[in-house]
Amino acid sequence: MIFVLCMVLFAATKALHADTAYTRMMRGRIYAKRYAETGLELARHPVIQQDDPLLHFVSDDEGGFDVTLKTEEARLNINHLLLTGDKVLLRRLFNRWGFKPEFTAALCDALKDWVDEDENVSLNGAEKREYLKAGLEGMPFNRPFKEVEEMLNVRGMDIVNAERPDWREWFTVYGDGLIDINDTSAEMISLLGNVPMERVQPLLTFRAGPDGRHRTRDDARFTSVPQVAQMLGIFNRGTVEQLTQWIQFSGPIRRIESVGYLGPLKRKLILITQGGQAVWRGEIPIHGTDS
Ligand SMILES: [Ca+2]
Ligand SMILES: [Ca+2]
Repeated sequence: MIFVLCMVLFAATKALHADTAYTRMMRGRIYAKRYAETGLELARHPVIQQDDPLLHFVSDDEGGFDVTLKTEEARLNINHLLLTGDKVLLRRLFNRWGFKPEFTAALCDALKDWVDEDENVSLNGAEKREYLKAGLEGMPFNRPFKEVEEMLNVRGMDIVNAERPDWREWFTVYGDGLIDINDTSAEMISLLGNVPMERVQPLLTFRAGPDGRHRTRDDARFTSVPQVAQMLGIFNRGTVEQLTQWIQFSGPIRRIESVGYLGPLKRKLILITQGGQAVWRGEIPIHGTDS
């Protein structure tokens, strides 16, 4: 399989050399995407480990790919939060992003109205009438989000998108709603524990293992809530109880992120697999911050 992939890459490289500088620029995005696709196909093979050198490839035309194997449960399941009526995490997240309490309350209500079946407007929410007033027909969908991108339709999400273009990195529509503490970002741990970022550092150091790098074979793994709470310096019973409801230690859904590039041009493709089967495949915009 790897031999075949190398042949594909070799062919792509040859084709590039035949191009003029102008065509090359025009085609850069296509090639960057092709590299990203090659990375995805390679990484979905079950023998590939998180720290496999094959996940990083550089060609002699300044093109290549970088693939990261993650756990989809490292993200907040938006449907789970809304349908279980969580009143804490979403608000805390939007507050941390600097949105005012009134905006946050309205956004949370609008998100809830989008997924609940009824047409009853939550206190500061938005149902059919509110969307029609804004000239939008057929909204809300009144069902759980089928993909993260759908959230962009919800009233107020355009503002979130402008202020936090990396918002997609926080959410998923897959999994049981429990966050995989062994794979999630430092920012997410800080959010879950309601602690400042500096209190998260000991957990990151622990997780990274002897080589100091996360997602390598020597990583250490958390196995219990008290262990996580203690390392975060959380002794408040209520917060420990919340962590028990929010976290898990090994989410089974795999998220393959492949960034293909040609010079400065980059494309990011995602493949989400569950039990070896692809459940979602798509491209998401690249932003400066990475989770
Ligand atoms: Ca509704
Ligand atoms: Ca490590």
